[in-house]
Amino acid sequence: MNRELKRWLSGMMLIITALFSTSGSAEQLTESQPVIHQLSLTHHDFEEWTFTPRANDTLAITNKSDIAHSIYITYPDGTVVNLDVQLPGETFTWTIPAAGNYMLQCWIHPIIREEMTVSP
Ligand SMILES: [Cu+2]
Repeated sequence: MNRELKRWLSGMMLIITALFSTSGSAEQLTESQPVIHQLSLTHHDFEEWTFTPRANDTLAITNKSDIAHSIYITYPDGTVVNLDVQLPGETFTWTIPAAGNYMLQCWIHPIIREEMTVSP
């Protein structure tokens, strides 16, 4: 490889590196950081939350009891979404798709029934 070509190549590498780092930071500016709320599930209820749930936020729900739960969520339009089975100690996540009133319930323990109002 001659000297000219080497110089040209290293120059191109600098340009490519600069382009990638620029597009990376631009992406970070336009995309908002994901918001994750911690929520606990005990034997008979969801622990009271103090955060304000908003559309696109994610709930990280930890089953702090020593029994299995099977949480499902009724969406504002009536759609039911099953979150499978949550074993003791397990953390599962659910991302809130939109604003509105959601009902969080357990198939195994009907006493678990919590309404969540989601802000836009
Ligand atoms: Cu349960």
